[in-house]
Formats: sequence, C-alpha cells, structure tokens
Amino acid sequence: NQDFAELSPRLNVSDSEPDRNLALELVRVTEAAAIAGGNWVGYGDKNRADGAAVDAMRALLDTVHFNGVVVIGEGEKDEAPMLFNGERVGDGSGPVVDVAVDPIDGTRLTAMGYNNALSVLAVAEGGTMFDPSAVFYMDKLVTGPEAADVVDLRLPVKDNLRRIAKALNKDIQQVTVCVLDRPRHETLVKEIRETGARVRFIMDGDVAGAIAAARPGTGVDVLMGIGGTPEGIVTACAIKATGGVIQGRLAPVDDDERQAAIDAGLDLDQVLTTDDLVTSDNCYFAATGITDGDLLRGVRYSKDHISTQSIVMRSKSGTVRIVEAEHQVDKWRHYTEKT
Ligand code: VTB
Ligand code: MG
Ligand code: MG
Repeated sequence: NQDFAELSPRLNVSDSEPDRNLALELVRVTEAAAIAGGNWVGYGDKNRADGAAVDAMRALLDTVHFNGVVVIGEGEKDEAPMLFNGERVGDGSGPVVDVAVDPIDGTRLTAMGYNNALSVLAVAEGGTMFDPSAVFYMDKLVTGPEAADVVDLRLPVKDNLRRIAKALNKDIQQVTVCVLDRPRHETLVKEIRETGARVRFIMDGDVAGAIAAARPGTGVDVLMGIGGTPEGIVTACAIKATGGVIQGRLAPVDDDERQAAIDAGLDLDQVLTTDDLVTSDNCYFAATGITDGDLLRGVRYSKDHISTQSIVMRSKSGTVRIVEAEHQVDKWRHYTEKT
C-alpha cells in the first residue's frame, strides 16, 4: 500500500536527514536540564543553576542519535567549558545538524523563583542556522499566523499594532504586547501605550515571550523590542513549526560591534525573517518549563516524583506536542545532586 509506505519511516530509511523521532529525543534533553536547573530555583545563585542545567544538557545530548555541532551555545558569554560554539554533540552517527542550546533562558528568573524560565534546545539541518556571533542584540517582532503577513519591522510601532489588531479582529485595546523590561524600551513602551495596546513586561526570557506571542490562547499577541540574537534564532526554529513570523534587525551596541558586523558581511538594515534566521524547513524545537510560565508549567517536586511539562515541535509536520512527564527521584539523582 503506497499511502502506508509514505507514512512508515522503516520502509524509507534515510539516516542523512533528521527524522521525526528526533523531536521526542530532544524532550528528554530539555527535561534533564530543567530538572537539574530547577533544583536551584529560589536559591539566588544563577551561575550554579546554569551550571547544573548545562551539565545535564551536555550529558544527555551525547545520547541523541545525530552528529551535531553547537552553533548557538554558552560560549559567547563566558568561556564556558561545555556547550561552547563549535563543540560536537550527539552520538556521532546519523544526520549532520546545527544545534542551538539555552539550558536556561532566564537564569535570573530561576535564581529568584520568578515566572517563565525555560530550558531550550533547537536543531536544524547542518549549516542552516544564522551565525549570531557578530552582534549580541536584535530588534524583534514576533506574532502568530493570523497577523504574520501584515507586519513589517520597518513600519512605526503604531502601524504594526493597528494591522495586528485588524488581523486578529480585535480592538487595539485588546492587543497585548510582550516586552522585555529594560530601560532601552522606554520609547517603545510609550509608543505602544499611545495606541491603546497593553504592555506585558517580562524580566527575562524572550524565547518564552516570543512563543507565547506566536501561539493562540496565551494572552500575548505580539512580542516587540530588543533581546538576544541567539534567542532570535532559537525562536525562529519554533516559529517554523507553529506558524507565525519573527522579523529581526541586528542592533549593535557600539561602533566596534557595528564594524564587526560589517566585516562579517552583514547588512545592518536588513530585516531578517524566519527563513533567514534558519533556512532549513526541517527543524526541531523543544523546551521544558523550569518555573511556571505562560507557556509551560515549571518543574514540580514531590517526595518520590519530579514532574515536568515540555513542548516539542517539528517544522516538517507542523506537529506541536505538550509532553507531561513523571520522573522517579531516585533514578534522576545523578542529575539533581547539588554538587
Ligand atoms: C533576552 C532574554 C534572555 O537576555 O534575550 C535578554 O531572552 C537580552 O539581554 O533571557 P539583556 O538581558 O542584556 O537585555 C536574557 O535576559 C538572558 O539570556
Ligand atoms: Mg541561558
Ligand atoms: Mg538566553
């Protein structure tokens, strides 16, 4: 039966491309990182939280069936001993892939016990993720499928918000914009409020904010403002599966960074779209909640069990899964030990 053959991976084996099983393998990795990082929620020590999540993510990544290279890692910020840019991960066989990691997006949220910290992993075919190393920040606009075709980062804020309201069939007063709470956004926030739209500040974690903006029923319609470039690429991998759009423009902080970008051949006026940030249409995104948030519930601990909630998406099929898991404490001790 021809139809059945198309559905059956066994009858059409190709080990050169990442396949659908990879999605579920990735969840195991973000679960481990979230549990390890979650063990540090509320202790005020973001470095140790991050270190624990990095270690767990690194260990689990090597059990995944792929030949990965970390293109978005921990390496840019500090000389991290693990998950640095260029590091090989995976079991070394199988498809060649680009890997983007953020063991904790929201280390401060984790340390302080605030909402919306996530553990995140994105994978795409090798050589298809944008190299974010030249410019740390990016101006972003993210919204869901309904308004994806009507927004343009080059337009004034008020025009984009009017267009989004129209596309969503809402009054502009019913539009909520997620914005990182930073002094650099003072003007942006003023412009948003002048239209009548509402601002929902987040302290950190614009990957969670962006995905909430792109997904229905989260109470957030759009994300605007300047956040990390790496987080923009990770977001693009998720958007490829959920639909919607991310538009980004690199936002150098000074002349040195501007020059570095020009030297790297980048056009600072270009509006980078979802397809520019990840050119592959075969990409994967997995995230597990560390603290409770708009998108996911955080890690919960009881005497014998740890429960996690994750989201995993695959762009080729457009499948979005919410995965609830229960882990037995004694079997996870290896990753949760506070050493
Ligand atoms: C955001 C946010 C991150 O960095 O990208 C932000 O998603 C941007 O940098 O959680 P600033 O904090 O300097 O504004 C984080 O807050 C940390 O990675
Ligand atoms: Mg991080
Ligand atoms: Mg981050």
